Amino acid sequence: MPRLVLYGNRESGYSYKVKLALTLLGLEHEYRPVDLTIARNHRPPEFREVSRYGEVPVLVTDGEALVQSNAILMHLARTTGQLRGECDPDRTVEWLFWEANRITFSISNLRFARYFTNDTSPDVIAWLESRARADLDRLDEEFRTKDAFLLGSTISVADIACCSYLFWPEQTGIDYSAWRNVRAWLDRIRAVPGWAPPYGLLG
Ligand SMILES: N[C@@H](CCC(=O)N[C@@H](CS)C(=O)NCC(=O)O)C(=O)O
Repeated sequence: MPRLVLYGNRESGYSYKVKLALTLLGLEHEYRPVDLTIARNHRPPEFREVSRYGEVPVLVTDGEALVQSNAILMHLARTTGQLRGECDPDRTVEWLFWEANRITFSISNLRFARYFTNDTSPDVIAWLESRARADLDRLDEEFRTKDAFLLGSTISVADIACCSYLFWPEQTGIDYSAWRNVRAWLDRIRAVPGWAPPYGLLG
């Protein structure tokens, strides 16, 4: 059994993705929270050593560090043979790139602007919100013809990546009532054994 250490932060949807995947996979690991309010060059040396780009999450497996949440998700799916969905693996990669380009840009930055700062211009907030709404529209459209998960009847890393920043709607300031299919998909994710919300897993 490899020794796994996850560095993360409770406000980070990227960290939540990895923590959720490890939890659903039942992989024992040590979780080490990183205080991101500390300047990068003052963070603990053990974290700076493994965090190639100075960010969380980092998953260290038997001393080998891997960064970038979606790369870590792909690694976990490949090495465990689980959370892979039932489609061509290329579809998984498509969703992970879409998510990295869209959701973690729109929804995560909108949440940051609304909940963690108070100096973002209203124009920027309106623009981020329009991007977020377009992304929710796209996800909702996907589930018009699917009544399970993105890549089949079981949850996969594609679902984990795409849902992570959607579990803070009140902080993002978006009411999901217009996206019925997205809400149903999030409910299906909540029903997966072992699922817990971000603060439930990240403390
Ligand atoms: N593309 C990266 C993004 C990771 C990221 O932006 N993490 C943020 C926290 S949400 C971070 O660690 N920022 C460093 C800092 O605040 O100094 C991933 O998918 O893991």
